Amino acid sequence: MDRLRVLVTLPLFDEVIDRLSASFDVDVSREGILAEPEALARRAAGCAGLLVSGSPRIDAALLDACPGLRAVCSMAVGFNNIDVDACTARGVLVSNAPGVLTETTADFGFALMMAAARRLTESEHYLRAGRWNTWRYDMFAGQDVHGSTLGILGMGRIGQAIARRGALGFGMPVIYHNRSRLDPAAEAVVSARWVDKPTLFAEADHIVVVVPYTPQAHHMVGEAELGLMKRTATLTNIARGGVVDDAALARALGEGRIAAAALDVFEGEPQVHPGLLAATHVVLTPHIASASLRTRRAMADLAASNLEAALGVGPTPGRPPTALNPQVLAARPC
Ligand code: 8YV
Repeated sequence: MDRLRVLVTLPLFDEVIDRLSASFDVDVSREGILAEPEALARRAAGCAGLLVSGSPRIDAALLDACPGLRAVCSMAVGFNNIDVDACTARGVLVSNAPGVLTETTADFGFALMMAAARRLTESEHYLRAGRWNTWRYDMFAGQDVHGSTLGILGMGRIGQAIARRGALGFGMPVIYHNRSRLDPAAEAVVSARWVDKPTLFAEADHIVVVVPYTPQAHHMVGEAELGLMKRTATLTNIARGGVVDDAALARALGEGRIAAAALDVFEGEPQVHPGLLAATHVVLTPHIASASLRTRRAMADLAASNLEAALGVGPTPGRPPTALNPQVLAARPC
């Protein structure tokens, strides 16, 4: 029987490519992420499966151009780049990669929050520019993290992991806002109290945004929310570009209406709003919150396991571990 062809749409660990090559004919986009729609459609034509990251748009047009596709497996937890309904309608299995990146991403979110509060990158740029020639009592004096109120927007796995760090490690009272409240036992584990969104923005000293991107979450943090924040407060976004209105944030920073911000994700990334690039009190990183080598490997391995299972090979054929629409497999002829 002919081997199925799969496309890995980004350069990836050799070990993961070797593993997939044991079962499939593997094409790898070694030259970089393949996200441009026409190039992706051309290369994916004739493939049964795709291993993708959080960036290429997987939509009805791509699926229609690649009728042989049976699985799209992402190594990201966020799947706003994939039209899951369009995949389901065409019998294409979709998976994401939850769980494996939770703690690594929470570490980075916490680091960004601390960097913003304590003006870490701003002061480093000053030193590197050769401008440090004296010491002053108020030089780069920022905001304390320990003991201040941590506000979390979105309280999934990553939000809870950040809450734990704040409550247990830094003695922070934790408030959160999420569509659904945690049950009281889970709230107790992370010492968190649910509040409405305006209260979150008005009361928190440091706000971390970890809500998944959906049409409803678009600009969930905009002029109105920023206007509620304390002048001494910070905002960190590790969710997705588009959850925060970057233009409104740049204005708030420029006018000193909030103390600082830290962003790992941007509207229209890899482009960054010029007002953010010009602002001093903001820490900017290139979407790397999950980037520890061990975690990136775990994310890739999980995507590979899903791809194998969705295409009927590997240790759990037919049972992808983190499928988003497992019903499509039940509907497939054996
Ligand atoms: C990825 C992420 O690094 O998992 C996610 O949702 O945003 C990151 O961990 C990014 O999407 C690239 O795949």
